[in-house]
Amino acid sequence: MTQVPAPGSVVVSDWHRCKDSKDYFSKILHKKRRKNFGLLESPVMSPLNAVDTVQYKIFISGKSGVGKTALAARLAGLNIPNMHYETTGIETTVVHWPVKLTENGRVLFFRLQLWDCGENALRRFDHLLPSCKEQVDAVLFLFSFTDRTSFEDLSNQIKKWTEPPLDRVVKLVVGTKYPFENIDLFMHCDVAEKDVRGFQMTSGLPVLRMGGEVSDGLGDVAPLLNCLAENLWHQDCVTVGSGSYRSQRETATLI
Ligand SMILES: Nc1nc2c(ncn2[C@@H]2O[C@H](COP(=O)(O)OP(=O)(O)OP(=O)(O)O)[C@@H](O)[C@H]2O)c(=O)[nH]1
Ligand SMILES: [Mg+2]
Repeated sequence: MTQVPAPGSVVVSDWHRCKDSKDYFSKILHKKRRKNFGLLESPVMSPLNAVDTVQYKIFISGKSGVGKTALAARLAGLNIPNMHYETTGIETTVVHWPVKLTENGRVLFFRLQLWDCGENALRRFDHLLPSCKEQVDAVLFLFSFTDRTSFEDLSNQIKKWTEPPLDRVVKLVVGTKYPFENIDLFMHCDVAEKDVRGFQMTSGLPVLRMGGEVSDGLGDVAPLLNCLAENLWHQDCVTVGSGSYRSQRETATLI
């Protein structure tokens, strides 16, 4: 398994707060909200300031009701569903995210295709999992802070995604329904911080926390998207054996 890079060592953390990122982030925003891109659309920069795009496939794993569909919506800047409607097959969502590399200051657009498959559908239909695994670049393993069994099941979930040829897959853990200032979630919190820290130490995987209301800003999704981009880029660099690897995934900037 590729080693996890130190946060901020590959991509600039909190770049969305820096002045020089404004031109890039304005391409994924419209009236201060996230822009909706069609299937063939992508952010367009001026020809003088063209930026390469790198594409990745991300699978979201976790038991039913843990918040996979809600996370995909949140990362794309959409409202999260209030009710739990079971996802009956595979749904994909595309997220565009600009990133600045610390090594050389180069900016890239990450095009992340999130694959969200309802857990019950996955169990019922055998053909779904192979499609989800095919050429996958990263897996987000979800547990819910309000459901202890989802946390206890993490090791089992991760094991299923560790055998070759899946060893070159970025793995991140995401704790959903984290009680950031939310008294309701706080009352139902079933996973202690010390248990999460213990898991992080033994597994060696980054653990991110998600919860609270969807905000208009980028602050709630930036830590996860930057961490994902950082690990994906690092994995590509290690695969090719050079820190300044120009990814084969780069596509010409789409019109
Ligand atoms: N308050 C809060 N509720 C959340 C959050 N994430 C998910 N939920 C709620 O949890 C419930 C289930 O979320 P879903 O995203 O539909 O669950 P799922 O993992 O996609 O479930 P399946 O499709 O059945 O596999 C919904 O009622 C969401 O509103 C969160 O971060 N905060
Ligand atoms: Mg779902």
